[in-house]
Amino acid sequence: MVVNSVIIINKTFRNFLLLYIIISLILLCDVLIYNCGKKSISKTEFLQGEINVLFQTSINDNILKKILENEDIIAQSVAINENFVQLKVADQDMDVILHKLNNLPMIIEAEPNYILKNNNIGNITNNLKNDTLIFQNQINDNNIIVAVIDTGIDTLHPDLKNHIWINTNEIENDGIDNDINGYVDDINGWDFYNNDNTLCSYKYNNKTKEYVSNPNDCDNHGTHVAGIIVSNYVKLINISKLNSNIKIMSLKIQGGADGNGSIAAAISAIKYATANGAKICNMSLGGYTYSRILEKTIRESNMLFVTAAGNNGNDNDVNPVYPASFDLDNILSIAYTDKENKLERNSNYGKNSVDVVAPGTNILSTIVGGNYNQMNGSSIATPYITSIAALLYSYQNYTYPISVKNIITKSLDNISLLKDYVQYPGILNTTKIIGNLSQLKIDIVEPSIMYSYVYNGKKFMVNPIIIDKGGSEICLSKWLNGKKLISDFSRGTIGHTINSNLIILDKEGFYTLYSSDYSGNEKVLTMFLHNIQGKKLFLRTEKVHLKIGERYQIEYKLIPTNATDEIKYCSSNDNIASVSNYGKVTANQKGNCRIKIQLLNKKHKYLYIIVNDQK
Ligand SMILES: [Ca+2]
Ligand SMILES: [Ca+2]
Ligand SMILES: [Ca+2]
Ligand SMILES: [Ca+2]
Repeated sequence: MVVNSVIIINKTFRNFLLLYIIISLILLCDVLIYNCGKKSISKTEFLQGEINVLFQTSINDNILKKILENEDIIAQSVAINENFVQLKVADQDMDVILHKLNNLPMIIEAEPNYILKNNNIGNITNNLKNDTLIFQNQINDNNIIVAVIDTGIDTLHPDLKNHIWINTNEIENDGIDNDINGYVDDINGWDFYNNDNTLCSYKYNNKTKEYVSNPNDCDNHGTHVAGIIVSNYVKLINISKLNSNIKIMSLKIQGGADGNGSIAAAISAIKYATANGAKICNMSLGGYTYSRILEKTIRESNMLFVTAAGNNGNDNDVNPVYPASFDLDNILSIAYTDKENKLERNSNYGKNSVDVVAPGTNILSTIVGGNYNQMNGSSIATPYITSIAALLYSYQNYTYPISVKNIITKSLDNISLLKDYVQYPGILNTTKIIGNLSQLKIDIVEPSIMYSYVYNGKKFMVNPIIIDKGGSEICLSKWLNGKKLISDFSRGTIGHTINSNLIILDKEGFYTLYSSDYSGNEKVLTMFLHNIQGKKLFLRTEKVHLKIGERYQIEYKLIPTNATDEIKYCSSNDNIASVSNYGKVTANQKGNCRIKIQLLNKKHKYLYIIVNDQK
């Protein structure tokens, strides 16, 4: 309330009038979104003629063209980002093409390019317990990058300009993609909606006397969200004086008159944030359609995703909203409360699917043009939690999403009125967070990578064994041809994904395996695959007695000892004893049989199996 009065005193009448108009517009806008959401939750909102495709491995334009030709698919590729492709097809062909694509073995998923909406709706004050100063004293100096996936941000706003992430590998305005990441002059982030580097619709070019970007865009939403993240619960006026080490990366994916965005833009934004070292993604947006591609992208990112539950007064346990409703350890889903700590009537909720609440009514923050305004909704509650999460990361740079989530959800003052609405019913208490800081877990141990391989006469079958020590678990694993460095994998956004414990490779040579954990520790291991032919085979024993149900692992020795042959196993009678591809024998019924064990050069030995029925 104090904050409000400061603003009004500082504004001239003209500004006040402008503010009034803006608030009225927002309220109107809220009513529209509210109606649209509550009366009919559309399950099929997507951009006409646009298809997103996730491939098993990275692909290029040529391979894509061949695949499309083979399947008689007429499509234009809009964007190729490693194993993610966005296609444009004729509207009437969508269903047929989706069906064809989803039947191809090299494709994980093909789906329409679903729409993602802002979660702001139109109407009181920050009612969190405020121990900010004590908290500030305890944080360390780590710069924490927070990606705001939203509309754009007014990066020149006086209260934001010192908190904007700078891509130090890029030279500003030289027209060159200096860091070769595919984005020219991406100095503070990227506009994936208009595909340019201007992040704010109101950016004015003094030389040409023109607005640089799409005039339909309104970037107040993202600017408002950013203000809450950097304010760390301190009142918003003069927040630039606060020595906050949060750096905001602006990834604009929403724009135009309706303020909508799409899954395709969100995927590119998440990849960008990952590659550039963001720890947290604030996603104050959502859609009612499940996207497997979005879920997989979030699961394979070591960032924490703080997401808005939505503003349709809807039970997300029944009608899930994505990304908030993905059941993932690195997602926090946020509902919003009024000044009395009650769930606001328009807030979505979900006893099982929404994690926590935060204030979301009449929240004052930054808007475009160096101004301030109040906004409402789960969109506005979400950055409160992002702000706390960022402080936890700045306290322990090597912490990881589930640990941050645990500290947040156990640092609440219980509010029984909320118990039917969210999984952790309560209001954040920063004193409790400070008390729980020592429980924040860190993982500084890089993943460990081992592998073994065999050659089957045509291909190398590599069995990578990748485990994480240190507690945060493996986030993702990739491989590339040749001898590579950690940096070549660009934090796991480049390379072929290792989805199972088998990689099939055609040629002898060097390959590099990569893995990262949820704390961002990375490890690479270069392997040299070489076919060494087995000449002789010796069995440890040539006869084995087994009881029904008993199992036995065949043991052998090869000459030379480093031979890479894939050994073939075959039972003369599977009814008596069967054998797995890895030489594990299972005794099934009484009788005798033999197992043939064969090298690539066809040389073989027999193991005699005698199965008895007694134990
Ligand atoms: Ca660049
Ligand atoms: Ca440049
Ligand atoms: Ca732009
Ligand atoms: Ca680890």
